[in-house]
Amino acid sequence: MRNLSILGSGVLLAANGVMAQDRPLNIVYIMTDDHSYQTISAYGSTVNHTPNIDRLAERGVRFTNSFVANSLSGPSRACMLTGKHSHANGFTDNTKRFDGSQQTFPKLLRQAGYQTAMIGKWHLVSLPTGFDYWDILTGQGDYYNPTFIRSTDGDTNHAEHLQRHGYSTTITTDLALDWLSSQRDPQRPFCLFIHHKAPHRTWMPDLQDLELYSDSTYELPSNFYDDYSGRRAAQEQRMTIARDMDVVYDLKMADRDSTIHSFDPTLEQWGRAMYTQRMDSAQQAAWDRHYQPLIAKFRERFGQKIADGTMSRADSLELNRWKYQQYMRDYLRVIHSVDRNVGRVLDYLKDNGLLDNTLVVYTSDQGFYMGEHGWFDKRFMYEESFRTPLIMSLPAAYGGRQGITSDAMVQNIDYAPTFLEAAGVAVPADIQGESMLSELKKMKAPNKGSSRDRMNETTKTKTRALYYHYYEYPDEHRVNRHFGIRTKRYSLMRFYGDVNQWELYDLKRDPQNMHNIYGKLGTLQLTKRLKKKLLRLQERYDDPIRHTVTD
Ligand code: SGN
Ligand code: CA
Repeated sequence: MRNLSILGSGVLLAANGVMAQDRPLNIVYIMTDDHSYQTISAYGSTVNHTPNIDRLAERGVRFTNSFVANSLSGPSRACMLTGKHSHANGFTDNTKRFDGSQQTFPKLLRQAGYQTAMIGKWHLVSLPTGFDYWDILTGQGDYYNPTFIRSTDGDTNHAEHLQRHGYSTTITTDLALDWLSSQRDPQRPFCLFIHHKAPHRTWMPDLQDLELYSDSTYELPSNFYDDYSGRRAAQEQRMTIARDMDVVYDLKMADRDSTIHSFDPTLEQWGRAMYTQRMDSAQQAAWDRHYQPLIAKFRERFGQKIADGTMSRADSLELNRWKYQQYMRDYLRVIHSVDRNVGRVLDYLKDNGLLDNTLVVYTSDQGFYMGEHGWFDKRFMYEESFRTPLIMSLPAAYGGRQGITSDAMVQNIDYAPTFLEAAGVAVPADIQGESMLSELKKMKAPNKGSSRDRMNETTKTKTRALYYHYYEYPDEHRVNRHFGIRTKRYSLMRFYGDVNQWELYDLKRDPQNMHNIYGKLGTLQLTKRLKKKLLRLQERYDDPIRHTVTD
């Protein structure tokens, strides 16, 4: 496809392709950090409502087989920017630095006449390239009064640090709306990234949401007490709620006189600083009004026993359940703010006549464990963290269909070619992902029923197998390196390094990855077939690991 051409008095018209209209398509790409599909009502959440994300799903396509290529923030972002797997874009784990001189889709859009802006969490160490405007959180970003690095002309030499007052999700949205209303050129199409820190650890809610869910209790996932039998890497991880989620650092039991202790003094110190140092006095007072009474109760119930080392087994079990409830409440409060801010963006687009010529996307950098397997965090190629929510709404005028569910197998390396194709920009041959545009457009005629009925419609076109490769080990949560293949029905994984083990799951029978059937009777042919396919994918994507781990 050809690029956009500027005609007449500065009015941009599409040369061909999807943009048959006189208005080129804009892109608003909203991404959160660690948002589980389990906590989105459009994905069937039983624990919360996300009316605004659902509103987007009603206007677009909700993908039920959406996966990442490497379940971690930096790698995931590098995959989506380049449309390439981690080994090809070089950003294999969070200790790397993104090579910003390489090809990315914002650069290609910009060359084709788009204005590009990146606001919020970036997390790629090097500063952004390919954007006309960027305003990024430093590192992981802070929830309260966060520091941003901004360049109003995209030039790193003009970058400045700014600390802004308030709550991260709201500020990121404010900046995005400000860019839309007063900084972009309304004559040209745009691609705007709104990338939130939320709901990343340590799940700090906005002050206005602190009292939500206080009376709610949550059922433990059925595999909360998983014993990881048959799965050695799962036995080695350090991401259980019971052992690794910290009461001071994660669950905010930072009492002023320091009688409650973390298992790790450094973590305790960080936690105490995080809940006292960044907020101003009004924020601190509101925060304390909520958490101090909880802290007092916690001290009475568990504090002394933990300090004395006299916790019984029953106490430990109760503490584990308490931690889960506390985790869920804070996480869901943070999601409530995400959803409210998604609503603000949708309202803005609608009120300003932009909703009908803007592709709006909601996704997360990966999924997250909400207590499944007893865990928080991500990284594994198991379902909850391999999957990620994905909703894309292409306006009807561009052939987009509304309120549809797609079960096509898609992955975050597919976003780049999708955006490029939607914008009428040629997709370079070295991009490894595949455009999903046909999924956004190629839908059946709408049913007579409600949009909810239509959301149950499923298109079954793409049945491709997906490739996964995770590298960050032994850092932080000790998830061993692994790669694997996911077909619609099976997952075959190969852990390598300290743990060397194959794992095979029949997801139809075992959607929770509880029973590793690798090497079990009757799986020989299936395993052979999957290994062959896996090798073909490694060859196709040119992953050098195929030369070192051959079986
Ligand atoms: C931080 C978190 C980890 C998390 C990584 C990666 N610890 O290091 O729990 O796994 O980020 O997350 S924290 O104490 O700093 O919160 S990622 O999504 O950014 O890749
Ligand atoms: Ca993340």
